[in-house]
Formats: sequence, structure tokens, C-alpha cells
Amino acid sequence: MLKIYGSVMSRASRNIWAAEECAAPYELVSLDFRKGEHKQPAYLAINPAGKMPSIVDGDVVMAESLAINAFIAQKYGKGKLWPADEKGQAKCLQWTLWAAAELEPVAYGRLREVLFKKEDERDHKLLAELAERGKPIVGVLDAVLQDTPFICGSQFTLADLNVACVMEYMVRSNFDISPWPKTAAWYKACAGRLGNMKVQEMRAQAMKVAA
Ligand SMILES: N[C@@H](CCC(=O)N[C@@H](CS)C(=O)NCC(=O)O)C(=O)O
Repeated sequence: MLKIYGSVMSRASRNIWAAEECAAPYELVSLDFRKGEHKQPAYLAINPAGKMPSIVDGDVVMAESLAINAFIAQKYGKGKLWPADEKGQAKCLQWTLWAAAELEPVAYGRLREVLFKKEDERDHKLLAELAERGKPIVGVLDAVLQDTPFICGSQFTLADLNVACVMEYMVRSNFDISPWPKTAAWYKACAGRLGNMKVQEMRAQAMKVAA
């Protein structure tokens, strides 16, 4: 059975979304940031870096949220989240690394400013610089979405899920994606999927408990 370690407020949410998409049986082993549970020996034995998320599935122990999603898609989502054809699979890997290497540095840089700081403490110069850096990056995705609703064509795949997880940071940090209408429509379609709605419900519940 797939065990996902992490808080639903963390990047573990990406893996919950993937597991939900694949209808994979999974257990969420919640780790509390505030209690530092991700730095305790029990968790460090799974991920010595002390970062969330990690998974354990049989003999497989792994970290890195977007790579975990590739594993989940391949094991539980063949022909759906993980396309049946080689071309689609190649695109899924390409866009997974694109999300991590190109989009996430900008997106997380912005989210960190907005999420962890009050309005008057934010580095607005940095936010503006990151917004400028983000524009051509979003443009790369938008070019692909001109002719198809999803990255690999008509079907929602791992490529969309992994890019949308990171695009969420752009949206949550108030980066306006409306100048790219195809990307905005794509993001709306991804965010509205049942798997992501489930994640949002779980987050809302966790916030209620924490309040
Ligand atoms: N690239 C990693 C990033 C993991 C990461 O930084 N996770 C955050 C939570 S979203 C974390 O565990 N932060 C606590 C820390 O770094 O001590 C991934 O995608 O899984």
C-alpha cells in the first residue's frame, strides 16, 4: 500500500492529488510542521533530508514530490495519468522536469514572500522581478496549449498535474495568468478536477483543526 508522508499543507498535497487521480489506495501519514515531526528520527530514517513529502510503497522509498508523482502515475495510472504511448510518456517526463527546474524557482520564490510574510514585510521588488521572470516561462506553456486543451493532447496526464501543482504557487502568489487565456483555461480545468478538489477539502479541514 502506498504511504504518503507529509502535511496536506505541504508538497505532499501533490502526491495526494496524483493518488486520487489514479484511484490508488493510499494512506496519508500526517506530519505536523509546527511540532517538527519531519525532523524526528522516525521520519529521518525515511528521508534523511527531513523534507516533506516522501513515500513508501513496498520496497520503494522515495522523495521529491514531482518524481513521486511520476512513480504513482506509472504504477497506478497506466493509460491515464501515465500515457500509453512513448511520445506521451516522454512529454510527461519533460514537463515534470520543466515544472521543477523552470517554473518552481520563480513560483516558490513568490509564494514564500506571500505566504510567510505580512503585506508590509514582503520584498515587493523581488516579487516584481520574479513576475517578470515568470512571464516568458508561462509563455512556453501557453504556446503548447494553443492547439490542445492539455499538454499531451486531449487527455489530462501527469504533465498537466505536475505543472498545475507548481502553477498553483503562481496563482496563490497573485501572479495574474489571465493575459494567457489558454493557460488560464487549462489551469481552471486542472484545478477543478475531483482529485484536486479532494486536496482542497483536506486542506480546509486541516486549517479548521489548526485554528
Ligand atoms: N523539491 C522538494 C522540496 C521539498 C520541500 O522543501 N518540502 C518542504 C515542505 S513543502 C519542507 O519539507 N520544508 C521543511 C524543511 O525544509 O525543513 C519536493 O518537491 O519534494
